[in-house]
Amino acid sequence: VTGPQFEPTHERALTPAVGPARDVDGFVRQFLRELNYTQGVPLSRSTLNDQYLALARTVRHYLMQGWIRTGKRRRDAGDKVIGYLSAEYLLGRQLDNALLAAGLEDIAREAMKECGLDVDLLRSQEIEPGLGNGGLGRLAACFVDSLATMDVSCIGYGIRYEYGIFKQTFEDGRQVEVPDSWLALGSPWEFPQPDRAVQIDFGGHTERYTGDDGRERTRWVPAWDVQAVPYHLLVPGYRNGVVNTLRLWSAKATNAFDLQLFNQGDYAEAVRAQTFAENITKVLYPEDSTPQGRELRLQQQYFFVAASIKDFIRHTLPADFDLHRLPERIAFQLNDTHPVIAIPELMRILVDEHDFEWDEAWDVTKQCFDYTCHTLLPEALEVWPVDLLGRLLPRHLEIVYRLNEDFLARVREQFDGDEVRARRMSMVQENPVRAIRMAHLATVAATKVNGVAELHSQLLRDKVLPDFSEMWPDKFTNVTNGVTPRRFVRIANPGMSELVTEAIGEGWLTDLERLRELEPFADDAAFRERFRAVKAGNKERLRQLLHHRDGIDLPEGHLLDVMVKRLHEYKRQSLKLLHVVSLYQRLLSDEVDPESTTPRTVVFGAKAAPGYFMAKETIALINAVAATIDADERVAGRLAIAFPANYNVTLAETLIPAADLSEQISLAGKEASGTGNMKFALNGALTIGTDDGANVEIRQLVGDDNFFLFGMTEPRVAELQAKGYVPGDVYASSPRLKSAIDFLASGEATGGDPSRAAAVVDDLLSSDRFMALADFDAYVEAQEKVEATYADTEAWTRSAILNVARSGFFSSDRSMRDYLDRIWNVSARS
Ligand code: NBG
Repeated sequence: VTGPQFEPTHERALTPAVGPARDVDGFVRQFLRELNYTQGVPLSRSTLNDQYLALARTVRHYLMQGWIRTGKRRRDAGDKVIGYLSAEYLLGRQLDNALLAAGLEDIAREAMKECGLDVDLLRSQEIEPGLGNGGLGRLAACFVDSLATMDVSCIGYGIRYEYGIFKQTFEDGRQVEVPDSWLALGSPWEFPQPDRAVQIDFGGHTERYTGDDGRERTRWVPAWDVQAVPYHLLVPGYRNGVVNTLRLWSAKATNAFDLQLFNQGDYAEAVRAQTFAENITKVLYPEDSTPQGRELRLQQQYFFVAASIKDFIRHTLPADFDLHRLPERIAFQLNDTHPVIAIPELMRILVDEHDFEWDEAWDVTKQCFDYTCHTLLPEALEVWPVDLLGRLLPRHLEIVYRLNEDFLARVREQFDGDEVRARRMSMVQENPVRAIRMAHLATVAATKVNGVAELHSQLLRDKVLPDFSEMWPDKFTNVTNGVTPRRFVRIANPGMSELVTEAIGEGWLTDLERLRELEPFADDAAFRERFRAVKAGNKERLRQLLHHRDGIDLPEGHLLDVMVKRLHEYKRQSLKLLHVVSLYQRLLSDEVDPESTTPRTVVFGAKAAPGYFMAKETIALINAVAATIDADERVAGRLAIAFPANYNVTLAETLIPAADLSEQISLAGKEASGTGNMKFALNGALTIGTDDGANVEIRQLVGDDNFFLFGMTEPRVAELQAKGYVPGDVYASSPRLKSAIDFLASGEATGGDPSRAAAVVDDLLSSDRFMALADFDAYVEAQEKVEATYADTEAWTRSAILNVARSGFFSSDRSMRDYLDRIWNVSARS
């Protein structure tokens, strides 16, 4: 029951409870309270997990006041909200970030010590919520962190998958996927709100009817529904008392049991319906960049955007809000095409449920959405077959058809009835099956469309959506991605952070361009020495971790060469592997004195989509080569390969700060941006990379002398493609490449078993879609330059420091400022 008479008026109801005292004593008391009364155990009988949960809840207490205050302040001010719609949030561990944001690291350490506990051990208990695949999901997590730190009103909407990205294990070197039950041991960071559940409809049909006012209308008569239950998570800003919200939706059956069926004795059938509904948020689809058009995935997409819009209108806006003014209060950012079904959903709400005229509804809808595209791969642009869409969301399909009719009429009008163009631009594709092109729908509706790095945005305009950019040149813009320096510098690299603060003072963590002030220190020999000591410490930390986590013993004193990212052919892990094989051959040959070569450890980290054959073969091959090299005494101490399983955010935080060399070797024109590349540069690794994605901007900023560029440019790639690329010709004309491939094919690099290499080698020689062979010679040459530079320790350190000093641009705070200026037209408070 709601109504003014039930509004609490007492002063105590309006102000949040006073949190625990911000000192060691207050922390200890709250911790013990949590342990005793929530976990229900005395300290003496508690397990590590009990202690972790109590610690997490204790920290959460300190954030609650900020959350309540932030919400109230925003509601009172009627702020415009950024509604970030994303199917993925790859959050990483929450405790570390919460401690940092709340400024409680020292107090917590002391408090745990007083209880006889080690805060670091407790921190390592947390299973990270892996609710994303890779870059796109991690970007969303960085963005919400930055918006909270900048005190911008944002609600991140997404899906609370019961199982996130799978846990990767290796069996005989092959990837085996294990479910990630991140919720199994308790989830102290979320607040379920079952009383705020909303109903989401699916299926059925539409019908025309005449309203009371005599107007013809359409209504959707759905066939089934589920409940969407929100869970809210805290998104704390860095030491500013602001706490924003992440609202993740979980599916629940509407009627837990169909009583009639139950009474008839069909218990199994009654439960089946429940399982069916709850499947919607059961598991994250593990495809990165190349989605599969599965029905359950469309259900997930509609489920979370419909719930979010409904929730925003019902619970965030004031009760009697006039929806004509919706754009004043919300800007929905579409994170790739996954949430694009939100567009017809808002149209449906306005027209069918709120009696808007069609044009009026369209005018409002257009102003509420902006679209970010994250890809250049044609197979990654989502399309939904109309028979599927029509079956699941019949009214939405009708709406899209009508929008498309209106849109194509405009195209014909503007371009003299150019039918070919109209067909190209249509939201409906006719072949191979009739399907809705979600990127076209998004582009037509959105006020702004952006790519995620300069080169990507340009290719988006020129190659992916050229007709649209011709029609609406001002619609297109760029915002180069960024990463949060709180997690990826301060938490991941405390040693370097301290050194930076000593050199340039506080404040850089929220104003990352200030890292520029480090530049003069690159010429300071004593500083360089200390910088190296930090790197050495980070490497030691990694050695310890890999020893305990994976039983891997990294050799000491090597150049640490790291390639971590999802396994995808366009990213070209196979090119890196060919280089490794070539290094191995060099060490075995008599050509060079092994002692004169740079000792190198190559670290791979990569998950493959479970159904992606070539990616899985590549993983198996890397592991086979690693085992062979590891067992070969002749190269011991000179070359090693490590492939720790289950690369995730947590591992990245230890791995990246230890790296000397960052591998960013995608085929030019394929990696939209990359964000790992930014994390490495910010942690003082030098990049070896192609002119692709944000590498281009990294190189421009750090300077050519501090970046190892190689490979074809995008126009050169396009030219070669047009001419007809024949990998066999490249193989035949490059002796070093031929030798490496022959060696691999012979089985010599895979313990004498040629079958291990067959799939990858055959593919490289017959199709090589991403032209790894074409860039091989240039890559090896660039790697030789790496070795020469690394030999000059002082020069290398200097470059590493300059990489840090000149990478402040890649803070996600800057990305958010660009979104605010170029897209959302909202200003930050700080
Ligand atoms: C990925 C791109 C990356 C980019 C991230 C974040 C998808 C669809 N795209 O290059 O491949 O860094 O998005 O923008 O996952």
